[in-house]
Amino acid sequence: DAWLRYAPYPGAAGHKAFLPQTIFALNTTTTSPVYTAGTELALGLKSIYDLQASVEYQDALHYTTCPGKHLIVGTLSSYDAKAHGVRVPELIEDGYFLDITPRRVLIIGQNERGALYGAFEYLNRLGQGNVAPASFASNPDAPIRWVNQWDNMNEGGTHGSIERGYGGVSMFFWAGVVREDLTRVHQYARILASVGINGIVLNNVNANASLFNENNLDGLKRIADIFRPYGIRIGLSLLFSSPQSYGGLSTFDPLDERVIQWWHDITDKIYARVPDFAGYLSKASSEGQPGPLTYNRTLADGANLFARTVKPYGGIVLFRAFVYDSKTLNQTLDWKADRANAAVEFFEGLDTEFADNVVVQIKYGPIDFQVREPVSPLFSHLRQTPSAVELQVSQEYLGQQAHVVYLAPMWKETLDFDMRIDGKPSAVKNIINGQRWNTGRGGYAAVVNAGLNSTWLGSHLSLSNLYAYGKLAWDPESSAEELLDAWTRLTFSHDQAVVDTVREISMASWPAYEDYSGNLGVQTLTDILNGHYGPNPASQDGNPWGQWTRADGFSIGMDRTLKNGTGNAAQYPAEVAATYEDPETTPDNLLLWFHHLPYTYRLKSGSTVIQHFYDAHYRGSAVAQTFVTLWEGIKDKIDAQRYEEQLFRLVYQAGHSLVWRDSITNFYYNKSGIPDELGRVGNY
Ligand code: GCW
Repeated sequence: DAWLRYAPYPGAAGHKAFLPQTIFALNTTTTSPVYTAGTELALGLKSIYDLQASVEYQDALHYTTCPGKHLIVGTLSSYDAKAHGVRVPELIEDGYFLDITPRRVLIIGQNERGALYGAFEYLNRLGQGNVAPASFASNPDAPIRWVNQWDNMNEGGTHGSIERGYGGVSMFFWAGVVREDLTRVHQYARILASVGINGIVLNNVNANASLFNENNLDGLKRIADIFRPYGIRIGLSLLFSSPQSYGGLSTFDPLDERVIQWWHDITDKIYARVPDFAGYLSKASSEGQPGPLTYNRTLADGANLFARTVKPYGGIVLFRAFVYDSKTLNQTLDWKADRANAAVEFFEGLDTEFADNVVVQIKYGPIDFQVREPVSPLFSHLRQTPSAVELQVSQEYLGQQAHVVYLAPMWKETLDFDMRIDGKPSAVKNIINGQRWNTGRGGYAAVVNAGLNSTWLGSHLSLSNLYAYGKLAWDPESSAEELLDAWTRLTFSHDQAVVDTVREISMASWPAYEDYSGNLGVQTLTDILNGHYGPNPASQDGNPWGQWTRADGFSIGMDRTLKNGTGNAAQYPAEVAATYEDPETTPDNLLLWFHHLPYTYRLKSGSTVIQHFYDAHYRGSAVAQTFVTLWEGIKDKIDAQRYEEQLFRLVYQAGHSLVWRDSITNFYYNKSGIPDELGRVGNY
């Protein structure tokens, strides 16, 4: 149940007087989100407050007997606000109005989904023991609030695998087909809806065309039917070459009439089964995936091919900007080769070329989910095309859910970053929500690797990332700490010591992980060649993926300046570009991202690059040791099972952080020959 476990509230008795005894849910269709809201509210009241509220499902509000304390949940169209003398504030799509008075609770959605979100907000308050009166409207910051599952529909490979999955096997697929038993999908839908997620792409972006056989299309319908009562629409990732590899055509050229027809036919088949299908996600012409570039067509040609097929149905296409060709990158021969440049180069000149239902989905940084990256410069290049940021709840480079790394602070830095386009305020959050260019329709996507593990993600504490993701996509102004505290109360306990402890561990976790895994913007120094887990600084150069540090005996870092390097700094708008062009003005935490410097270079902190490496690794791993003791301090305050399971992980993280520390400090000590001022490194 994640944060929806609705644990009994300790002070329940004193609160009962404030709670509704009757719920009027203004929809009688069992599959409608308003109906779901009614059921969910009753469940929450029973479970949190031991209060058996009766639910009356009605199409329009009519009291049979004079209600005592009651709750009404409905939409602008099913609840006649005027007739009841209620003034509902301005609501946009998916928004809601929540009005809690001692006599009644009113939850009005702009649409059905909004009503459900309002119900979950009320339950969120109840779960935290908050029954106080309140009256406010809440509208989402952006219309796209999706998760991307990378679940594989393998036929030959490992059954039910999830790319970068660390939380068990797929809840959707098994052995090339949609599972018969989709019980867990119901639970997942509840969890996602409770934080405002309205779309889910079910399958891996490295897609498989066997999704399209009749049996699987019927399976998709079953999945969509489960998500619908929760206001979540399903989408699919596409394999660009399907018309050829699966459909038997001789080509997959996006401009070929037969190919176009083929995609229309497939799309029609999907909509026949799933009329509210959200749309497609496409990874094309990247990392060996087929795409429009195979036929010298543009990325826009590829995106528009899909966009036209879903357009009549109101669907959209999320077209990923994660496009690069690793084969053209040669580290040894080319000082100017840089994968970080790829997205802007590939999308150059295409801003005006996309169909109006295409959204470009951009990873937060220009490389790949590293512990520290500048924001992707592409956010500043699209003025007519809406964009969405791609975040990663799956902790691929970030300890793979075996390490606690609370990511909301990192995401907020990305969203708040001001790109200063044309010298004007241009925070990333205002680019993707459409405000900066008045484009609309953008938003948020997060890669999530929820699987059949009972913790969903593989560890208890990592779930705060999923909670915070949904909440930030709804309101990027939310505070990372407040989200965490709420999540802890709902998940573990109201006990202040528990709340404080989880906050202390979580808020220290990203800085600690950065300290022991990769400093000064050098990248996460993990194993690039195998699994992206554990330290392997040696693999950071010479790898075919273009993820390099250019470390030698004297110096380290990618020179991304315009004057002497790859020119990546110049892909940013002028003011930001000027900051990144000069090591003196580049923030220390991105120094080696943009500059190739001697190990003896002095940072703004006064330390040298190499001494900073040593100090940071000792500091970060020391912080990781404290997580264990902090957690032990709340032993009797949470249930034994979750306490023990998380303790096991934290002990492991503490140990692994030492492996990180020693591998990396020794590697650079051996490379540079420069001793640690404090004599810690190399002295065994
Ligand atoms: O982060 C990298 C991952 C790949 C992934 C790719 C992508 C789905 O290592 O596993 O492939 O990015 O985002 O497409």
